[in-house]
Amino acid sequence: MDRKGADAMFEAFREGRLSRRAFVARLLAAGATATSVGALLEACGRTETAPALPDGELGEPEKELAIYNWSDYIAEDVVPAFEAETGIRVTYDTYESNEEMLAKVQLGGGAYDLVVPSGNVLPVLTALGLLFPLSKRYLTNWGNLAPMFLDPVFDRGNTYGVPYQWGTTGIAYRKDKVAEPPGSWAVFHDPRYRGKMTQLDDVRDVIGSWLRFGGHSLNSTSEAELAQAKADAIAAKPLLAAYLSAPVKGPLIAGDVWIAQLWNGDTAQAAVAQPELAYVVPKEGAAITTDSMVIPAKAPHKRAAHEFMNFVLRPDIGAKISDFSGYGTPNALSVDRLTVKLPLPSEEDLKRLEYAVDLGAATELWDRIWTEIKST
Ligand code: SPD
Repeated sequence: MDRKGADAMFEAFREGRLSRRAFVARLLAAGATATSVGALLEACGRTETAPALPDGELGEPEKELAIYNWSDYIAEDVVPAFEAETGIRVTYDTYESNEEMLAKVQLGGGAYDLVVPSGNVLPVLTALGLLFPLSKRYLTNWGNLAPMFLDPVFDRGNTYGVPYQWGTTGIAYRKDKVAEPPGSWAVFHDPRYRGKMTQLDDVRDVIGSWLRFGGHSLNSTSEAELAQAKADAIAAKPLLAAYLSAPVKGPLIAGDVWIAQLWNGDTAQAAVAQPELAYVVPKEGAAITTDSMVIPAKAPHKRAAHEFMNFVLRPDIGAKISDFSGYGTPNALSVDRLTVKLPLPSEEDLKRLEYAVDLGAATELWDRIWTEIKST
């Protein structure tokens, strides 16, 4: 191979236009040793963990699959049904926050084949090179997705993520315990409910709620706006029993907590056991989130992960998941099958709702403020 041909081949490989397999085959054919091929792969930053071409061929489904998902986010019979139909054995672990998941994916390498980040976190995983692009050829049920979930700002062209569920962050409350429905984030400053309230253990949701309370975007990076949000969060803190996410369902059901910042779906789950529970999106507005199924770059069972994604995209399975979770389904063909109707958000709903986006360089400032709020 001449110099020009070699340069063109390296370039094509680096840019992902030439698959790893084809690159290695050409190098070996040109007389390179396995050791030097390995070194070249390293130098090109395209080791075996590097993403293949989008829509790449992945071979036969592997026989195992490791899923890492939010807690209480799937109907009990979905995984067993998938195992029975495909013969793929699933291990299933859960997390309570995006940060917990991100830390595991960053440290854990190939521990998981499928994780479910929120929209604002998907670009973080992508920027760190931690995701594998979807091979849409295996996602034959892709067309079932409602158009509003296609090509989101956080994942242009749905390159990495299959929309899983969508939901909002609002206020869950016990109708039998509070004087009136808490229609504003200001309720967390109300001394009547001292010790009977919680906010989520979630940096974006807590600071975001206080930003909306102040009339700002929940994606603000303004130091002045964030300083006010921090002061409001700290003013609420002595009245809170805890910062607690999905596990607040127990205390809400038992009546130990009366008012909780919570996600709509987890509230709906708790309301099955406790009919006095209701949910409201505060007048100042709140977050709407789409969580997506993605495949870590180092996942050992990428083809099996696609099988699971395609299974979830079936109308019956999408409906089953939403019927359990209480969250919305992005599957247009599942909506009519829901036992408890949860329509797609209307234009009117969307006026009060805002998607969290990746904060980029301001993430550090937000994290510092969150640490200060929690340690005060
Ligand atoms: N128990 C399921 C929780 C799903 C949470 N969705 C994302 C929230 C991001 N703030």
